[in-house]
Amino acid sequence: LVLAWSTPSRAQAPRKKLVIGFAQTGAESEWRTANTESIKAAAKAAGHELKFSDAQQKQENQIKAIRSFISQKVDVIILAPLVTTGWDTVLREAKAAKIPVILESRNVVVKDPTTWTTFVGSDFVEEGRRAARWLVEHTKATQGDVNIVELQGTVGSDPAIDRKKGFEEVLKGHPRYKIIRSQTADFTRAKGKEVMEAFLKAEPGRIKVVYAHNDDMAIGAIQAIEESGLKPAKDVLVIGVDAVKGAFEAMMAGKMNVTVECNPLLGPQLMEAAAKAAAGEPLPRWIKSIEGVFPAEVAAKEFPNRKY
Ligand code: GZL
Repeated sequence: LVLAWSTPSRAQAPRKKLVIGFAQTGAESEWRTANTESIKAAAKAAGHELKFSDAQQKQENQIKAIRSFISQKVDVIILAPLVTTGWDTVLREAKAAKIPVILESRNVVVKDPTTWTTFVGSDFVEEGRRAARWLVEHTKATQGDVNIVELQGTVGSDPAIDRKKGFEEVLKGHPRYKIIRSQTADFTRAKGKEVMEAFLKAEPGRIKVVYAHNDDMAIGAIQAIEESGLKPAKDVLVIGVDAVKGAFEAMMAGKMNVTVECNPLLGPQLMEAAAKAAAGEPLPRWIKSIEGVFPAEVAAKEFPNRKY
């Protein structure tokens, strides 16, 4: 008789099943769709219940959703704040209801920062700096002014404000780079094409670069450039942010020069943060995404590794 026993494995403390309210901005871009899928999948994998609200790019819908989550007494609220301001009252209501709020993909500006627990997302200023550094490096052999048009993201949104800030900060040291037109195209392909068409009409033959705060607007701009009879990525350099599949396809087709990565796959980090927040454990104020820069030369090699 052989006595065989195994030390009873310390059973994993069963994760508490959480009820999480998630107030998403909408479905404005490939990035946002990937972001939503990542969060839904991670919630499912963790065994949590996710109450999902798509605000269709309207802040008032996000505020309504948060109030609904509060009245349903969810354990944690995840908010992707469309814009940085206008959150003070509703976040105070969540705090009063003792429901921790986790910000994802964009940050807020509020009087009482204790009304939100942590921000899970990228350093948008650095993303803007990376776009400008690529441009300066890539055009250092040219002479004369480099006229740039800028397609801004959603007005008042954290990424639009900071991608502009970082881009301009680097170009301050290079006076021949001039942003001759700058306008919002709300992070969408359709508006990116519309605004780029207007820029091309207003500045015939002068535009050398388009800097788009996301790849969806860059892809819209590519269509406008082609329809104007110019060659995207050659006559007009095309710079985007996000590194979504559409950008890799445009680069492999020779129509886009570079994309600065902004990681949307935040689901796992958000579920970790939600479990800690619900348990009242300490969290860093900023859980920063790790991301790089992908120029056209590496697009074909990198494409098979892309997950969004
Ligand atoms: C970035 C995210 C931005 C993406 C856009 O974290 O908030 O919003 O860059 C998306 O594609 O619309």
